[in-house]
Amino acid sequence: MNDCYNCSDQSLIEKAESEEIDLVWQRYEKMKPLCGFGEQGICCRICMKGPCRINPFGRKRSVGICGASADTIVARNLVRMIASGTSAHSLHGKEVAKTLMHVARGETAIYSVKDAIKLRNIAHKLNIETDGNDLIPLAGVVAANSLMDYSRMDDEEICNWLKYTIPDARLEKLKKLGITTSNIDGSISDIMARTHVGTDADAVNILLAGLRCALADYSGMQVATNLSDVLFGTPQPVVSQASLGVLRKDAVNIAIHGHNPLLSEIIVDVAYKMQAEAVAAGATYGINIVGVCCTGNEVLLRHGIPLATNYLSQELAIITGALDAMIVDVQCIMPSLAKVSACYHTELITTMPDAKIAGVTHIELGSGDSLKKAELIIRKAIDAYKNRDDDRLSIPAEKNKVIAGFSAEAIIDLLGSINSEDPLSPLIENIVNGKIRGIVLFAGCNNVKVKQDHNFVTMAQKLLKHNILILATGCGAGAFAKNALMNSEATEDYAGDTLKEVLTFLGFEAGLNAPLPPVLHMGSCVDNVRSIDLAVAIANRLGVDLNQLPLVASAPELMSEKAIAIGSWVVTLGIPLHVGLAPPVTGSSLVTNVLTSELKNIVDGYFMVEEDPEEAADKIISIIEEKRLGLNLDSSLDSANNIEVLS
Ligand code: NFS
Ligand code: SF4
Repeated sequence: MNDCYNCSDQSLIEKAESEEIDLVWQRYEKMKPLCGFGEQGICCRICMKGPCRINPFGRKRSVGICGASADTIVARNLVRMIASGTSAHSLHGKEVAKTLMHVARGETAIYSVKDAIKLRNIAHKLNIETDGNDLIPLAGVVAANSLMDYSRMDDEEICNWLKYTIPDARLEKLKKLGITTSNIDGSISDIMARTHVGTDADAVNILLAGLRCALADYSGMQVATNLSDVLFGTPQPVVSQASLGVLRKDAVNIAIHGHNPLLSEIIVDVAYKMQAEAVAAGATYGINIVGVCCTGNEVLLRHGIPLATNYLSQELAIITGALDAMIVDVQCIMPSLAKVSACYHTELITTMPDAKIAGVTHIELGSGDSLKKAELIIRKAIDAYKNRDDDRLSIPAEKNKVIAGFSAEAIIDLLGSINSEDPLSPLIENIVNGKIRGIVLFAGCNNVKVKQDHNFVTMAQKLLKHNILILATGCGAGAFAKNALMNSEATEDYAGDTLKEVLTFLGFEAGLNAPLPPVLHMGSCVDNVRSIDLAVAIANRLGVDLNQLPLVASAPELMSEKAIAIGSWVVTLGIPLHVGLAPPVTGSSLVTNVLTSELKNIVDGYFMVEEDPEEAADKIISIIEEKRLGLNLDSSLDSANNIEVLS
């Protein structure tokens, strides 16, 4: 069976098989058949009278022991996924905001304000008075305003990071629906409370609360992304490489895996200073840090650190036999890494108090002595390197060039080199004249139910041919980076004629001496808000709402609860979302119908399920063409209804 889109990865899967090491693909086969009740969302474990399983076909067992219907059970299960995803993202954001507060109070020697311009821009965005405010006190005010989004008591208010970051028309719509959030943590606990046994039994009411929680997720992600930029710098275009071929025989290879840049930035800093120790241990190249999952995206964007792999193939990094240490923080870390690393010389090290793995070395980062702890961790990697078994070494040859670092600011700066007065105009003009038909944001995970990266790559190739520009984040961005879709050559190979013309023009005008890549890497999953910032800037410039833009999102291999949370706020902001797998809702025709159809009448956005990537691309193309018609984009520019972009 070919499990992996990437052929060189396939040979590593076979290596693991010959060494009798089970990986995610084998564990999936052993788990089959998966529970049909769970897959449809009609298993309820919320109270101890159950668990109850609804019979999806007959009258018998049509409600739970308490009388809860399939609709109620499915809706409750779904919004609990949203709440979990929201808590994961927003806790990450809260930790970053607290760190900025520590900087402002002079309580940390490790972190500082790296991007003063971004700090001032954020203050301006959040309507904070900046005149006469020195940098460090201003950092304190921005941190306080962000932390207020987690603690506000007045339910009538709206989170700063929601209120000030979306178009006015969208905000008004959300207000009317009563689904704005005043308090991120409050929206999460609201979900947990209303889904307790015997509370909310109205599926639609439950789903609306789920959308509110999803907007809390959006707000927390804004905090995480923006305040990380203040502390660590706003990404700018950077060239690097991706795929497991970035591991080196002549280096101490250290993978950093997880999500929170507060940890990975320390490791990166300290590793630079310890190169000599690695060389002394015999690794002539020194230390080679590589990234996995969203931490990989964060350090790729900010430091050009190569990306080894995305979610599904994380175990394969160890199977190469070349990985000396894997340092993990939170989220999307397979517990199986403990067993797999035990079969090799690889040191697996957990670093967060809320994300330990039984039996695995735990060295906590995040307190005052973090630098010393980071040194200890890297020394462990160097020691492990000395035990590497060259006979088991199998580093794939394949690695691909990637140009990453396309924050909204970087894109606007780049366009500004063409028109400094009105930086967005080169992009907008080309959308209006149809040389760029529209924009698709690819986000989300890998899922073992899909051949890894296959949906991303297949869809992108078709969309690019149709002159659609692609933005990507998270493990989706990882898929494109590994499969050579994030470099100038990809523009030559895959972009349709007019898209190629525009990307070539923009790339040369911006001084890159080559076309822009056709898939722009915007960062990790929390960085999905970067693409929203860009879309909001375009919408505001055109005087329209987000739902009117020729913009579609897609999570073709979604897996995590975080992906469900993101997908839910994407549709709430008015953007149609394609998913390549049905979320566990099919046990309720009511919930399925609301998500795939009724939502369109409520928030404009909706979920579209399509498992076949070719068909999915076709459906996205027709949505984009429909949106263009709605804006009257392809008729004469003189037409009365046409948006006056060139005025
Ligand atoms: Ni996003 Fe990043 Fe990847 Fe999915 Fe997991 S790493 S936060 S959840 S699997 S894209
Ligand atoms: Fe069953 Fe109702 Fe309890 Fe759920 S809450 S387990 S449906 S009795």
